Amino acid sequence: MPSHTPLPHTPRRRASRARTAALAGAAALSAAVLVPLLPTAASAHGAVFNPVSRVAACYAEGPETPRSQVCKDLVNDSGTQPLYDWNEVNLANADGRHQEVIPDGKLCSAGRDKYRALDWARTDWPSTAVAAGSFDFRIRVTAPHSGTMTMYITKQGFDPTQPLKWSDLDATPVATYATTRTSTDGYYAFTGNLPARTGRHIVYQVWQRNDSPEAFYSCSDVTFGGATSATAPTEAKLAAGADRSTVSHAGHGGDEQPPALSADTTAAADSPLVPALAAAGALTVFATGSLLLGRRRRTA
Ligand SMILES: [Cu+2]
Repeated sequence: MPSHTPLPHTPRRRASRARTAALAGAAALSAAVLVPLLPTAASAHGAVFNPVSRVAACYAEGPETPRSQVCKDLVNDSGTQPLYDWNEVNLANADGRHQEVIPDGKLCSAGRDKYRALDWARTDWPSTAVAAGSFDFRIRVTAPHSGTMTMYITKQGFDPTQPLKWSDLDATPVATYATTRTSTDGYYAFTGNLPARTGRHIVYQVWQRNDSPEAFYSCSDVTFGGATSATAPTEAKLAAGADRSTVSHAGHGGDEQPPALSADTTAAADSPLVPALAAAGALTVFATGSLLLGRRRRTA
């Protein structure tokens, strides 16, 4: 699989449709009914590289050879997988309800246990020196998505030794960016405006897709008046770790959540066709099983 080539989702969907169509012919089922029943798990998107996000900074140090104490502790606590999956931190069904689905204190992990170490309220996270005024954000995207990326910063007076709460974030975003399904050289780049602050703060990213309920989150540590201790991963480093990732680096992986969780497919899942699907019995089990096997074979 080509590494880091941001591919649209369509090739995989098309293949999956062809397979589904063949099976559906036998089972008299539509792809719209089958697809939502497939298991959903990790999906790739990207990470904030400027200012360097926590997961990106620790990945850059090297999952096997972290240098900073906090990254060493992360690997000791959670293993290396959260770092190899640096482009994942997501919630499949956020649907804009970020404050409802992510509890205070768990903003950096999006409430996901796999990424719990990212929530640690420590002052030794690798950080990026910033100043008030214009700031050039850079987001490395392995799978661009149509949606909105909103960057927040903590309020003056924020205490970085306390877990990050929603109320710590300034309600006025420092940048808002409409994301597209394509990116330039694997990056989204846009300019924001940082307010006056002193000391250590957190830049919080919320990226909500508009073609599915999925959303992505991240924390980047910044210091006003401090020195930069974080570096973003190089492309060589990203390529070197890609085969250890459980999420695809080229579009979405075999366990992809299909991007088209749009009104038509989600409505289909609630339609009377679902009981009909259950009634289809052995034939359906066979069809779904074949589909799953097919997907597994393709990812192997
Ligand atoms: Cu994605």
